[in-house]
Amino acid sequence: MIKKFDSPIFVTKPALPPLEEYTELLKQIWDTKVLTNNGPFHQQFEKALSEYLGIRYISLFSNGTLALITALQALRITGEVITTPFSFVATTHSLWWNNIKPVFADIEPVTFNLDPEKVEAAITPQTTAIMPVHVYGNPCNIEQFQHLADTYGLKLIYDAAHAFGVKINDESVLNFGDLSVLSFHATKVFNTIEGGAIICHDEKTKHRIDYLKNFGFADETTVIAPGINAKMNELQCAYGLLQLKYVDDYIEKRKSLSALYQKLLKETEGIRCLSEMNGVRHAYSYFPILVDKDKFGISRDDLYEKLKAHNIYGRRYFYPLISQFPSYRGLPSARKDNLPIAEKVADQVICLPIFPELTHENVNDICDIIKDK
Ligand code: T4K
Repeated sequence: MIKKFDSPIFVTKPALPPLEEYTELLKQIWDTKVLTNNGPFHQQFEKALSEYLGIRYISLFSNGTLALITALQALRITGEVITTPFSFVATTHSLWWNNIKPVFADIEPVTFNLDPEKVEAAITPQTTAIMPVHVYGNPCNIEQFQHLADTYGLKLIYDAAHAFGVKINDESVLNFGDLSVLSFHATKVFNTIEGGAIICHDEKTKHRIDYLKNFGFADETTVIAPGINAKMNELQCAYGLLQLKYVDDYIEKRKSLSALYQKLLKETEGIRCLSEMNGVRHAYSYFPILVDKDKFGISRDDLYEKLKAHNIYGRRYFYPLISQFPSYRGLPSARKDNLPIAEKVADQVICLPIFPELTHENVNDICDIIKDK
């Protein structure tokens, strides 16, 4: 019997910048008393993020969900939007909050991203946009989605909550589609405690998004739209600026943990890891494995419980599928026979712990526990 961990190992643990460095920036905030509303740290952070990510325009938000909701408002999306059931609920909730009907299409068996062919088959005269997700940070089939958007006159909004720092052939994945949305939640590769952003490609759209996240104010007395309050505050922006100094180091650590998991699990019958994609700079935000009960001997849920018994708290992201939640399961597109691949993946997946503080020894122990029958 392999020993259990003395203290719990969760699926993730946020990386924080050095406290002394943060205290220095907090002193400046205490001096100026500028706490929010596009203050100096906000402006610096947007500029620094644009440079780091290799993008042109970014608007910071208080979280990724409000950024998604606002992205749909910014493009005035209505009617039906085709999206994936294999994501965090916020993806579909953002449609619901805009009174848009979600239409689920199935995912690809290799990347677990929305399948462009299934999307094409689901297009109706009411379809106005496609909302794919770069699940686990693996880029979607960008070319195919752009082709569909161009052919059918649809908008393309990427939920890029998992894709901070991800590049395809040296180009940020955020530069594709009409808009992309990031999350900087505590559980993400890059965090500002809570936070998010919309990436767009022209100045006019950025202005519109900035008005929308600030009640619709274009200037002191002009309100151009029924906006929301979704601004990021100065304490988070200062914290985010510091995080940017360390994020490459966080990603390097994740990369080496991911490589070790791959090496240790690759020969394990019934366990499948996702392969790295050619030409992609990954950020290693999650480490999902699929458990094939027939070959591995026990089910995903049994392995999940076994890990818990050893103080390892993996997570079944994304089980249940969004299409199975009460708000959505009545939709025709939510039927299980419409989403066979998503159903299968959701029944087999566990995300194993991965975060910069995790050690190689920890990964060795986790894999020993997985393989111990
Ligand atoms: N789109 C996609 C594709 C997303 O994945 C998300 C969020 C969004 C949109 C929406 O973005 P935000 O509005 O959140 O910015 C977590 C996160 O809350 C959520 O942000 C994330 N996706 C989702 C995949 O995971 P939970 O309920 O699983 O988190 P929780 O609190 O159980 O945390 C997981 C583990 O992390 C804990 O067991 C311990 C550790 N942890 C967590 C927190 C919050 C810490 O060590 N410290 C912490 O402060 O949803």
